[in-house]
Amino acid sequence: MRKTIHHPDQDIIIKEALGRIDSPARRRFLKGSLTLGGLSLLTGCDLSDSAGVEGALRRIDRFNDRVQAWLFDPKRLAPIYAESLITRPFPFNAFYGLNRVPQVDADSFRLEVTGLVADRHPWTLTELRALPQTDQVTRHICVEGWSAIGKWGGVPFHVFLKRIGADLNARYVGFKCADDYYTSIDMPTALHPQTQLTLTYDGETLPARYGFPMKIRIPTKLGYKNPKHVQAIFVTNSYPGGYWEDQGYNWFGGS
Ligand SMILES: Nc1nc2c(c(=O)[nH]1)N[C@H]1C(S)=C(S)[C@@H](COP(=O)(O)O)O[C@H]1N2
Ligand SMILES: [Mo]
Repeated sequence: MRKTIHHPDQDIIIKEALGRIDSPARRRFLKGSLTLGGLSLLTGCDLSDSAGVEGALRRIDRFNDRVQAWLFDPKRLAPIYAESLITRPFPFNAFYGLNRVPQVDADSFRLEVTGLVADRHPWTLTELRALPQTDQVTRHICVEGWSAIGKWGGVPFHVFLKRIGADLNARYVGFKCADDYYTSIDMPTALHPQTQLTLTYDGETLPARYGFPMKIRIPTKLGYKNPKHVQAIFVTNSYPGGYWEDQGYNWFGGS
């Protein structure tokens, strides 16, 4: 039998469990999905102690990934904006300061491609620039509470995935970056028309702080799902996680 608890300690128990979740963003995110009585109904978990509540919160987070994936409409576009609305200067953000932005050498750069793909040859910047390019003016939304409109140019990612003969039925595309950042996305998002292998910012070569030599721009996802300084792309069926995701940020990370 499912247990429904109404004792007044429940508030305190949930507060305590939330307090032990290390990331403030994750705390905020989970708080938003909570109604006190609903938590036990939703999860069927015994909430009489904080370990039980923690387990319930974790289950909600995994449930959230699935719901977001179901709700994701592969044809629905993120809003696009007039160039006059571009945020200047566009904010920089990373898990370190501006003085530690990786400086990647353009000539020796090779984009590694591995996993479930037919063509594993590494790509030079010149080769990437020779692929068809498009621009987008979209809003970047960071989970830390800011957003900004920017203009990014590059190769529609679905074009690139098809070009390398990626298994489009695979579950995940993972990214490894020059600064030890990493993340991964679901294949429907990878194939979304606005997901972009980005080579320019505001009409210029992508500046170092925004991810030179290339980043993946995904306007349907939160900022942390937009990896900069990408060095390797892999297609896989094994869950690859991510830098912030492994510390508790929601994996799907829809915006
Ligand atoms: N390689 C790398 N990519 C990254 C990050 C990072 O620290 N390293 N931070 C992410 C986060 S949380 C945000 S909000 C955006 C910031 O991108 P911007 O500097 O272009 O605004 O980059 C994302 N991609
Ligand atoms: Mo972010």
